[in-house]
Amino acid sequence: MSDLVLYGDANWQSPYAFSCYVALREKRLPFEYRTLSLEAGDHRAPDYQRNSLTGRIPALRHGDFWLSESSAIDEYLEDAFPAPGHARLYPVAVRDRARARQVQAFLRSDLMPLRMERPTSTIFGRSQGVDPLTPAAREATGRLVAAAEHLLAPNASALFGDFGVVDADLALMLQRLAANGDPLPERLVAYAAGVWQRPSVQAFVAHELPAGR
Ligand SMILES: N[C@@H](CCC(=O)N[C@@H](CS)C(=O)NCC(=O)O)C(=O)O
Repeated sequence: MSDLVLYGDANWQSPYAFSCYVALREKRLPFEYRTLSLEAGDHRAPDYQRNSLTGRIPALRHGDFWLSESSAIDEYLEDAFPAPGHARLYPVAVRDRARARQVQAFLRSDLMPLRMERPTSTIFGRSQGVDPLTPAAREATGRLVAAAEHLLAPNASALFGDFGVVDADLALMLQRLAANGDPLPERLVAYAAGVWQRPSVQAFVAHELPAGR
């Protein structure tokens, strides 16, 4: 049995669990993915609330150490299982590393109208059909696209040279648009599609969904 357990949602639709799952896969760490039903309120069980501190998924258990908040989990994995023994999740250069963390924070704390109108169920699930984006979501999309175009070098397949976990996070945000046929610059579509083909990402995306999802 692995001493690493990642707690995620039973529907496999959490963008935050996705990030940590990809991080664990990239590091080639054996781990157990334990799913909680958010509909059934599994995450509100007293033990889970106490251990996770936040009562949200994802949470990582490493032996007797518990951690929640997806970017904190990504950074913990980077520190606990460093290169060269394990793949890097973050760039080496201090400023690139800071920029990667900035993008992760931006993707988690901003762009709410886009996240609401293009939920991950439209990427990971079987839901079909979305309404046109509202002006608020179009404004968020404009800022996302401007930031991504600024940071992504021409023909680059990753933001900072080699693939990093921030690429998985950014590609997922872009897929909210690409997967729903919303207009997106071609090179961002190609970047997101390239990231989507990584085995670590496909392991999550291609996972069999529960019935009806
Ligand atoms: N900032 C957190 C967000 C975690 C989060 O919002 N998780 C959602 C699922 S995607 C959740 O646990 N929702 C259940 C609830 O809040 O009751 C992270 O990055 O991990």
